[in-house]
Amino acid sequence: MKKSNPRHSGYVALLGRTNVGKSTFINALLRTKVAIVSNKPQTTRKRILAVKTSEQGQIIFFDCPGIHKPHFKLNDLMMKAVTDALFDADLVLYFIDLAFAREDDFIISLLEKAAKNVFLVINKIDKLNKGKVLEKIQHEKDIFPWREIVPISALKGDNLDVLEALIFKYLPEGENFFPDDTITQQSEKFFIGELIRENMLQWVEDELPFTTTIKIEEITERGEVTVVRAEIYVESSAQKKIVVGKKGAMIKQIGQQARQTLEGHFGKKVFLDLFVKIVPGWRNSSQVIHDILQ
Ligand SMILES: Nc1nc2c(ncn2[C@@H]2O[C@H](COP(=O)(O)OP(=O)(O)OP(=O)(O)O)[C@@H](O)[C@H]2O)c(=O)[nH]1
Ligand SMILES: [Mg+2]
Repeated sequence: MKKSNPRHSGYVALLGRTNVGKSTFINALLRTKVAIVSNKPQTTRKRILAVKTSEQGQIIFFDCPGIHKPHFKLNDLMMKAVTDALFDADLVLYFIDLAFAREDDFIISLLEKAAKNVFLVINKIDKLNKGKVLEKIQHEKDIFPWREIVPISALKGDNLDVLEALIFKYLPEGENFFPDDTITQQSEKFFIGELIRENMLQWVEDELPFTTTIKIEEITERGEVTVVRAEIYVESSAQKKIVVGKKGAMIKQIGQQARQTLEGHFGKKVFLDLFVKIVPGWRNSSQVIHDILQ
C-alpha cells in the first residue's frame, strides 16, 4: 500500500494595515463568510479564527485587525489581538496592497522582533499590470527576509491555491488541531452584530466607521420568525443625525439591507429592530468593548 504524505498543521497570522484585504482573503480561501469586509478603515476589530482543512493538513488562520497606532482602549485591544496572533503563529502572512506607507517601518520592526517565518502577500494584483507587480516585488524584496513573496488577488481568487500550497510547505508536520468540519469559532451574537455592522459600513462615511458599533440586545426565535434587537452606538448627537438620516431614511436603508442579510444567514424571516443610541466615549469603556467583542 502507498504510504500517504505526512500531514502539516499549524497557526497562520494574517497581518497588515487596514483595508489591504486580509478578511477578503480568508473568506475567499474558506469559500464562506467568516469575517466581514468593507472599504472603510478598521473593519476587523478582534482576532477571528478560521480553519481550512484539506488532505494536506490543517491551517488555522488568525484574521486580525489592521495594524495601527492605538488612541483608544478599543484600539489597544485591537493591537493586542495583532501581537498575540503574531506570538501564537507558526507562520505570518504580511499583507500589502499597492501602497507602502511610512508606518510600515514600525511593522517591520514588529516582525523582526517576532522572529517568525513571514511571507509577503501582495494583494489586489487585479488592479495592476504585470510590470507593476514585478516592480512592486523588486521594491519590497530586500525590506525584510521574506520566506516567500506571493502576489494574489483575494477578490478574483488569483493565486490562492499557490499560496495555500506554500503555507502547507512551511507548517510543521502534525495532525489536525480541530475537528475536520470546524470553520470558525465565533458566538452567534458577535457574528450577527458583525453582519449588521458590515451593512452599516456601506452607508456611513467620515469618522463614523471608527465611532459606531453594534450592540446586540436580543436574538429570539419566535415560531417562523427570528427577532433581532440591536443598538447602533454613536458618540454624539451629530453622528446620530447622520445614521438616522433625513426623516429616518438612512437607518431604514441600513435596516432593510441588514434584515435581508440576516434572513440569508438564518434561512428564515427576521424581524430586525435597530435603535441608535448616543454613548459618548464608548471606545474607552471596558464594559462596552467587552460586550461588543464577545
Ligand atoms: N480590487 C481588489 N480589491 C480588494 C481585493 N481584496 C480586497 N479588496 C477590497 O479591499 C477592501 C478592504 O478589504 P478587507 O478584506 O475588509 O480588508 P482588511 O485587510 O480585512 O481590513 P481591516 O479589517 O480593516 O484590517 C474591500 O473593499 C475589498 O473589497 C483584491 O484582491 N482586489
Ligand atoms: Mg479585516
